[in-house]
Order: sequence, then structure tokens, then C-alpha cells
Amino acid sequence: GVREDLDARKATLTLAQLQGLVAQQRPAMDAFAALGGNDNARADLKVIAEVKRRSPSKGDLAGIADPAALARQYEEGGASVISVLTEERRFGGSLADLDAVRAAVGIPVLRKDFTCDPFMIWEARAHGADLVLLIVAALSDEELHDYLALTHQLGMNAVVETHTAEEIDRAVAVGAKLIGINVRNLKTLEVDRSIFAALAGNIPAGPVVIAESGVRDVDDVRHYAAHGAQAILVGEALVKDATPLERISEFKA
Ligand code: IGP
Repeated sequence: GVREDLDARKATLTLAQLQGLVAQQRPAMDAFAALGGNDNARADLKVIAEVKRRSPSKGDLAGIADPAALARQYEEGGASVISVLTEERRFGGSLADLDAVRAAVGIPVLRKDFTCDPFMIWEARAHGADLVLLIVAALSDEELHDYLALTHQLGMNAVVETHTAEEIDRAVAVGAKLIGINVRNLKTLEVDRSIFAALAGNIPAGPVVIAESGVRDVDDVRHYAAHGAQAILVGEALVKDATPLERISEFKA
């Protein structure tokens, strides 16, 4: 899985080489600001729009011929951040997709993968990502702390993803500035939209609160917003839509 693929990449590129590439990158963009983190009112809902070719729960989602063109439509529609799945085996993504999207848009880009090694954070930055994903359930407190520190050291932000009240406490304790509540259980792949409303109140003022997964239409968007979402992360509904630009505008309206 993710580990084997990582080992294969490590065999072709040393950490020192990767760090050399990072040194040549332009600085990371401020995704916390892009998601309204500095705005106390946080009145308008922000959209993180995802480039996702495939998912373990749904199989092939859409034949994304050109991730760059899709990302440009997302940007034009008013997305604040573009998320790119780079996991190959289950999601059909790649670092090449990340490169293509990075070159195509002028807004922050999230490398969406199962970060399980600091190497992947360096890799994300080397490929121009401004954010990484840290899944609380998959990391120890020490890993979470160290990975978040490295992310910030490289000028990036992390979406710290949670699914339970206990995971939210851990995300808050480590100082996460962007906290995602994923309503999809990553073990069963089941979506339960009600957990967002049940858990969002556990996040104190400060971090940007992101509702992840399960957005089908504007009613779902309104539901999340009414229960405290300051941003939503949308994949399937956008990649399957014939007019993603219009769909995002509608979600933001
Ligand atoms: C998007 P959806 O239901 O809009 O396609 O979901 C996003 O939340 C989902 O892709 C996701 C994900 C993840 C994928 C959330 N956390 C972790 C892979 C790994």
C-alpha cells in the first residue's frame, strides 16, 4: 500500500535530494488565510475542491482527462484551495497530478494522501503543495506533533482530520489550525453526515473548521454551514458534475 509505494520512491530519491528540490521552490502560500482563518467574522463559506479519480467506496468516479483543466474550473468557480489525491492504489492519483494542478492554479494546493512519514511532507513541498493531510486516527500523538511541526517549519499548513470527539481533542491539543471532521468512517467507508453537527461544537474558537465528505448538493452545504462549518471539502460531487465551476458558485452562494 502507501508504505510500499513510499519505499519505492525513497529508493529513487534521497531525503537530501528532496531537500534540495524544496530549497528551489517558491514559498508555500498561506492556506490558513485563504480559508478565512484571519477573518474573525468568517462569514463566507470556503470551498476546498478535490481532484479525485477513484475511491475505494465508489470505484472510478469520472474519467478525469485533464486534472489541470478541472482544477482551473474549480479556481474560476471560487474554490479557495484545491485538494489533489496522490495515493495511487486506491485513489488512482499521483504526484504527477499534483504537479499538473500546481502549475495550473494560483491558489493553495493540498496534497491529499495518507501521510505516514516525514519524507512525504518534504515530498509535498518539493512538488509545490501548500498543505498536507494529517489523519489523527493514523498517527500517534508524537507523530502528529512532529509532522505538524515539520509542516509549519516548511511554511505549510496541515488539514488535521478527525472522526471522533477524542480525535478532535488530540487535534486541538497539538495546536492544529485547520481541523477537518470527516463524516466518512475510513474503516467502514460509511458516510454519516450527522456526525459533523454532533462533533463540531467540540472545536474551540480559533481553528478553521472543515466539513469533509458527503456533500451531494446545496442542501448538504447549508446543513454543514448551519452547524459551524467554515469550509467544506468536496470531491465526488464535483468530479462527477458536468459543470463544476457552476456547482462551486452555487455552493458558495
Ligand atoms: C471528499 P467526497 O465524499 O466529497 O468525495 O469526499 C474527501 O473528504 C474525501 O476524499 C476524503 C479522503 C480522506 C480521501 C476525506 N479524507 C482521506 C482519502 C483519504
